[in-house]
Amino acid sequence: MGLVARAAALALLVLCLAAPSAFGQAAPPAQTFTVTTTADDTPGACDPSHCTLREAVIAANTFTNADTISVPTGTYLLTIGVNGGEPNTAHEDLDISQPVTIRGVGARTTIVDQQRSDRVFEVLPGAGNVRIEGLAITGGQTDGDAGGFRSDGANTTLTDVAVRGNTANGQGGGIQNMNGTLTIERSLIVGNSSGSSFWAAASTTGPPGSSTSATARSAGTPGRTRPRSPTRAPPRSRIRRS
Ligand SMILES: [Ca+2]
Ligand SMILES: [Ca+2]
Repeated sequence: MGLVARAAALALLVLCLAAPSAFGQAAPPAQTFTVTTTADDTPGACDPSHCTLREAVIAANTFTNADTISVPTGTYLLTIGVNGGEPNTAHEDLDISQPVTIRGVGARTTIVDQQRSDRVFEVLPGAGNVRIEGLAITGGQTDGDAGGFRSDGANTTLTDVAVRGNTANGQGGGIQNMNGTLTIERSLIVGNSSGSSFWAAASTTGPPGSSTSATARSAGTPGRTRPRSPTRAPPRSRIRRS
C-alpha cells in the first residue's frame, strides 16, 4: 500500500472512531420490554423495576429493531392528556414509529383505556411491520379520524384484539387504516361510533394497495356499519382462538 493510500486509510479509521454516528449508529439486538405497572406517569426510562406501557413504547421506538413489548394482565388507564405537539409518544396517544410486537395476555384481561382524552394507539408512517396482540383498545376519542386505533403507511396486524367503545367525529370510530396494509385476525370490533355510522367500525383510505382485511370472528366488517351506542356496556368478548 502506497503512502497516500495508507494515509487515506488511516484518516478513514480515525474518522470512524471519532464520529461513529456519521456512519449510522449500530442498533442493539431486538429486546423484550416488559411492562411492570399499570400507571401512566411522566415517562422516563423503561426500567425493569418500573416500566409503564408508554415508557415501553418509547423504548421500542428508539431503534429500528423489531422489539417486543410484553403487557401483563391489567387495566392500563392512560392519563397523560393534551400537552401540545403530535406525534409524540410522551403524551396523549401511544405513537409507534418502529417495528414492534405489543403482546397482551388477552383482550378480556389486558385493557388499554384512553379515558376519552385522545385515540389509543397510532402507528406512524415508516414503522414497518407492527403487531398488536391480545389486548383491548378502548376509551379512545378524537375530534378527527381514528378514535381507537390508526395505522398510517405501515403493515400492521391486529390479532386477538378487541376494539370497543371508541369514538371519532370523523372517520374510523374504532380503526382507521391509511396508506398501508392492515390485517385483523380473530378480533372483535364493536361498540364504536363515528361522524358517519358507515365508518363506525373502521375506515380505509389511501392509494391503490391500501387495504384492510378481516378474518374469522371480527365483528363489524371494515367500512361497514355496526352501530351501537358507545355508552352501552360492551358485550362479552366474542374472541375465540381458531
Ligand atoms: Ca398520535
Ligand atoms: Ca401521542
